[in-house]
Amino acid sequence: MAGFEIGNVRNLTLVGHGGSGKTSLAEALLFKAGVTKRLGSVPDGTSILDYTEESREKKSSLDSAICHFSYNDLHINLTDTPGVAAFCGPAVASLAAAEIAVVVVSAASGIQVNTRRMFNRARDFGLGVWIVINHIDAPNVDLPGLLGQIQETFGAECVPINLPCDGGKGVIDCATNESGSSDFSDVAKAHTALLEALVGADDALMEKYLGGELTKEEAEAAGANAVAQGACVPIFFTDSVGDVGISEFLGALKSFCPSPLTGKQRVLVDGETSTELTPTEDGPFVGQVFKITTDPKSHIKYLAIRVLSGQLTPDMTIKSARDPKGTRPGHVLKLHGAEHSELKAGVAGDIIALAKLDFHIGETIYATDGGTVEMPVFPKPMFALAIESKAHGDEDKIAAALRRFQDEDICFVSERGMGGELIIRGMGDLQLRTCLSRMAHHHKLEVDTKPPRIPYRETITSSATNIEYTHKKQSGGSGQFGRVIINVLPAERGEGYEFVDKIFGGAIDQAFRPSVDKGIRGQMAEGVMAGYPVVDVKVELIDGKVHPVDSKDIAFQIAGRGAFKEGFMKAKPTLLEPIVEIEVTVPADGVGDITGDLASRRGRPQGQEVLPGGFAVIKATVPLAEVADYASRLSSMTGGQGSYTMELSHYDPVPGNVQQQIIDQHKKELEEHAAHAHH
Ligand SMILES: Nc1nc2c(ncn2[C@@H]2O[C@H](COP(=O)(O)OP(=O)(O)OP(=O)(O)O)[C@@H](O)[C@H]2O)c(=O)[nH]1
Ligand SMILES: [Mg+2]
Repeated sequence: MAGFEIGNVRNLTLVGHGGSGKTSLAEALLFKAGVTKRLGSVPDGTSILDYTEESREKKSSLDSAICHFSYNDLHINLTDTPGVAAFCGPAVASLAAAEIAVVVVSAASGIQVNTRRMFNRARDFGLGVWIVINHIDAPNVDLPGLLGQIQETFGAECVPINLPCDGGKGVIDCATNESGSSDFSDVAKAHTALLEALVGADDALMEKYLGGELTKEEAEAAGANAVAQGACVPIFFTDSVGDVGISEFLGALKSFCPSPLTGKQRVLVDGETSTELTPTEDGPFVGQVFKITTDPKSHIKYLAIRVLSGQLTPDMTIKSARDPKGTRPGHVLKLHGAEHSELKAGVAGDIIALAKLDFHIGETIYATDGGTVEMPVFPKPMFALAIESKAHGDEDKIAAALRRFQDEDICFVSERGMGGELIIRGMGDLQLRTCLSRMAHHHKLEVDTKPPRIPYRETITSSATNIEYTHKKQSGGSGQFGRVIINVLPAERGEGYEFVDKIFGGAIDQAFRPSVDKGIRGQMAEGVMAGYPVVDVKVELIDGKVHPVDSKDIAFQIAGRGAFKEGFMKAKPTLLEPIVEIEVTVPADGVGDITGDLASRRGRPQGQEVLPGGFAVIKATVPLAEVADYASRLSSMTGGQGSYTMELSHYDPVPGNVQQQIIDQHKKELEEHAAHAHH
């Protein structure tokens, strides 16, 4: 039915640093396979993969793009991904659809931050990896040096499958040739290293090899297996614009790229039960959504799906955990750049698309038996902006536009922050700016941006005991009365809040004691000193008084609030600020600048590490408030070569002078608010 055998399917995703030549390589492969009649070019704006206006303008991929082609008897699905770290969401998601990640490295730039990141992510997810050293025609490249760095960084299992020859005009295959001439290194040595890596995954083969009994056929058959298991990472050399190494790349797909049958096997997990999904046409349909995209012209939403088992026909009902009743796709499609064609069915191992359905990226969809299939691990977006609509009444439209953006990229989040402000969070500046410019362009929605508020906390450093507070209100018929006496005590950091009822006898009716607790919780959420939530306090309710008629829930809530406020302010209150662990990766010669800058931001060094390839990692803890603008700062300090990740470490007291500023700021806001309300 499919027109190809599952054993002949190859699913690859191109990953790597921005500008390494992923899209150009994809275009070269499409041209060589006869799919395109002219070689698509990124700089000329003729790439079928960088097809949106935005990416043509930027001359860079901003989203993943899918294409497919046949080569000999192979059916190949290729996903091209963005290399810019800000758009790593689609790149990481694309791993879910593939058997191998092709890590493209530019010979002109060497190993870069995202080269390393994506290599590790692919490995962690259990995919086979190929490395392509592209742009070998660039001036003054040191190919032997780069090859050495790659082996040092990624391991000795990285072995050249071919080597440049004829002064970079061609490559010589080291898998089939036992000797020959190359521009550098040694074909015979590379041949042996490759063979050794191939048999490395298989003890029986290793024995045969050591005994000198390994046949050529056996060695070839071992290729895909060794790649799938990570025992071998073949390194290719290409010039994607000058057609060097392209047919050799295609030629290696048969033996050195695992098929859905021989690559990473996906597992369906349903509670306690795990089922390995056999990629065969018969058996129940299971698939996984790995990409969602909206066609910029038709505004139709397309979902790209990896079929993991069985087959999907247009009239079938597909379900998911969120949609147990199910929907009918109506059409089963095949995406190819901006184009699509219709399929009779999508079969196991293939990559297909459905239109206009409401599933999410990562969601497992199925015909009968439910469950989930694991996705790669996504980095947590930490780059945040608070946004505010310029025009009144646009808020709902903005929320809808942001939801769409969030749908299409797992590494983008929009949420309500402190005080209800609308926050967008992503991997980097470029991603957030693209989101905002898309809103402005497509939806005419203009927003103002500012750094989001830092999530400070309030707490106390000593105790206040015997705090008495009476709430009394007499108005006409029904009055209110509640009196409480409490102790407010500090708790260990991270303990949160504890309410202890220590009343002897019946000074306050049992029924009203939870009201006191509720009132205190309400006050804690609102904050006392500067409008930030209170944490790590213990409150003891020790005494109080009731009125036979006027005591009620609300009266004791208010009394609880009042007593808490008073006690809190008497117990040496302080502000806590979030401290993050930051990891900055920069070219080694920039380390001094970075550590100096971090020190001036109240950072505390936690060590550094030199990476092969001329990079270094600097670790430090630093207050979040000091690195709110770090992305642009780092970029200007390192000429765009640096990158960083950060995650929450703990909360620490804010230094006194900074604390006063925050409290003053809060007072000012309250006054402005009150003035507004007056008008
Ligand atoms: N001479 C030469 N130029 C190349 C080669 N590969 C890519 N380029 C050029 O390098 C630039 C970047 O190439 P792209 O293919 O857009 O790189 P990319 O990895 O897709 O970049 P992002 O999508 O931003 O991650 C383009 O101008 C290409 O024409 C190559 O092998 N030789
Ligand atoms: Mg690209």
